[in-house]
Amino acid sequence: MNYLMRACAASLLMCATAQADTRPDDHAPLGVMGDHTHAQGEWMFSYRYMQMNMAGNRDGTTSLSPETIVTTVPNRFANPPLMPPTLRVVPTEMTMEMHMLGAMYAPSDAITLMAMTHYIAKDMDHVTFAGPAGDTRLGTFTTKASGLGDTSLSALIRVGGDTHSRVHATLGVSAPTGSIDETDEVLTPMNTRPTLRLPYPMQLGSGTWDLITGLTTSSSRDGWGWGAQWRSVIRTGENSKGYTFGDEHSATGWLSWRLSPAVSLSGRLAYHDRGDVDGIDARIMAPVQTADPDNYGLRRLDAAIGANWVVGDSGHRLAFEVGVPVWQDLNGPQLETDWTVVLGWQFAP
Ligand SMILES: [Cu+2]
Repeated sequence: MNYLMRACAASLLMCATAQADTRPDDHAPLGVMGDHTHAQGEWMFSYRYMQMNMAGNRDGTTSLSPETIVTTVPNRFANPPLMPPTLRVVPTEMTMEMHMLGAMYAPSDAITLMAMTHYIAKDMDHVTFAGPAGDTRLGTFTTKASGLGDTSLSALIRVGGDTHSRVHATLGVSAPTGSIDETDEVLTPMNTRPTLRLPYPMQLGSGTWDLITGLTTSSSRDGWGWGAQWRSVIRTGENSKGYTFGDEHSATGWLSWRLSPAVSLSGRLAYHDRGDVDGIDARIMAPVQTADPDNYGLRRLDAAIGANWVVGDSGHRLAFEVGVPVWQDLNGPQLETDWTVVLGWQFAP
């Protein structure tokens, strides 16, 4: 009871600040999801375009050339025989594009509901080495997958704050609307081109119902803003193909500065931790690092800069954020992230 009364009193105060939701730095840098809440009755629609670019491989923090990978990294499928003892195919580059559609609605000042879905397009370039051993390049190929990703529904619950600050908890669920049986043609070391189920990083969804939890705080004073968010995605159970993607945890903190009443600039650090794949899809079996469920998961620190722009009093906002990893430690040979860009449009009628 006491808690409820405090929450209400706090939300009345925040309601006053929420009315002034027309400052650019009222929203966090664009790459932060579920960063703000709304006042009762408010709607918001958003579109984000995100592109992530990966090139070159590393194991842990050490860079590896394709030649090193195919002559030194064991092939986990080498037994039973007919499979080469080391890897023979190496991913060289990957681009992931996401079109993210979101809607927010606040049935009360204390709770904002958020629905989000994605359209994802991935493509991965590879080099294939000839025969069962050696470092003779046979050729290259590209696999592609695109379609609907997973769809989430979250509640952002205000748990505190005052005139200068806000705090909310996030509790949500992600439904497995993304495909996990994408296939494409590959070039094998024997110079054949079969169509196979694509490895884990090329699939579009997790295949499991996932729990989303988080805590976000943001404050502003005299043109300066700062905030922090912790967010986790916890997988439940095992998907229909027999595996579970690793849980994801991220912590981020940002600083923003209001350049003008309409524009704010931001700097942000984000730490990501992702577990490896648990279980295995029996149809994903090839002498390539991405087919090994252990070569998944990482720890990475990103630095990002961005800008938020409130377009007059039209209810429209535009924003972007560009990030680069400053440190990454990958579980087993994996493509490393080079840079990420997010462009977004938000509209609160
Ligand atoms: Cu919103």
